[in-house]
Amino acid sequence: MVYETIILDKKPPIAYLTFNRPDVLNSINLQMIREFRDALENVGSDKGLRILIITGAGRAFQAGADIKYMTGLSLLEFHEYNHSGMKNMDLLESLPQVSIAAVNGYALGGGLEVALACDIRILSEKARVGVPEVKLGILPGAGGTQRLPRIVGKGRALEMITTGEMIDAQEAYRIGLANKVVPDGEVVKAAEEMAQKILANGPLAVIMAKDAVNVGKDLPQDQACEYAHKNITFLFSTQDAKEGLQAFVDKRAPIWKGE
Ligand code: CO8
Repeated sequence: MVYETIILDKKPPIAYLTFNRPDVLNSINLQMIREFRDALENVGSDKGLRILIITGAGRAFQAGADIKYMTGLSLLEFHEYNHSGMKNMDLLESLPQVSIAAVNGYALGGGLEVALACDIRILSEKARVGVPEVKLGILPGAGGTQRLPRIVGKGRALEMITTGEMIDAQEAYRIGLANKVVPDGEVVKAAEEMAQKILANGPLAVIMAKDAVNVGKDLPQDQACEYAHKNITFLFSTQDAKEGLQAFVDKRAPIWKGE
């Protein structure tokens, strides 16, 4: 697929995905939803990639749904639009790669929902984030009503969702929505620095750890712990775990094979 609304740049082991409709603050039309899905499937099936960094061209990460585009949709068309956008977030969240949102500017509505579906969020000090949908008479339709409270807690999520007000990067950091705030223009660099720390670790261990967190969050705690126990038991049987443990004993850096 030739992309017009996004850019996918693979530099294994890192993939860079950039939303690219800067004239409309990278707002989301159906074409972007389709291209984003194709790119996520592409990244997800590429065994050479271990990290996905998502950012936006220009001064926004993503300003949410393309409001002008939405005004022309029938109810059925809106259903397809929102549902396929929502499913993209599930796909993003379940990727084997670790995803890092490098939030360079506004992340609003569906744009914040993309960042919420990423594993890690790094914000520019100039970024402003929010879910302003109620100001438009709708609600965060791509998983925001569920992921936001899981990340910042129900009270803070409901404050953001019902007021529709934006918050700045420092407030996002204070409430746990941002992992890190960095100077303007340095979000991708900061994401790459975090990526290097992740890439230094056992590749299978990172995949299985993310899986344990993602699957476990929707299970009762005892079942979630049993699930994580199965993952670590699997990992213990791998060559990488033997290497990682032995390398510690030998006081040397491990050499990972992903086996
Ligand atoms: N949709 C369409 N166009 C947009 C959007 C948008 N969401 N945001 C900005 N633009 C356009 C503007 O119309 C403007 O275009 P033009 O130059 O032709 O007038 C251009 O981008 C620049 O924007 P502004 O002039 O408004 O820039 P400002 O710096 O003054 O303001 C803001 C920036 C505060 C971000 C402002 O543009 C704004 O409030 N935008 C709307 C944000 C919003 O309400 N987002 C939520 C949308 S609803 C939603 O996301 C529901 C999600 C459903 C799931 C979808 C599936 C994934």
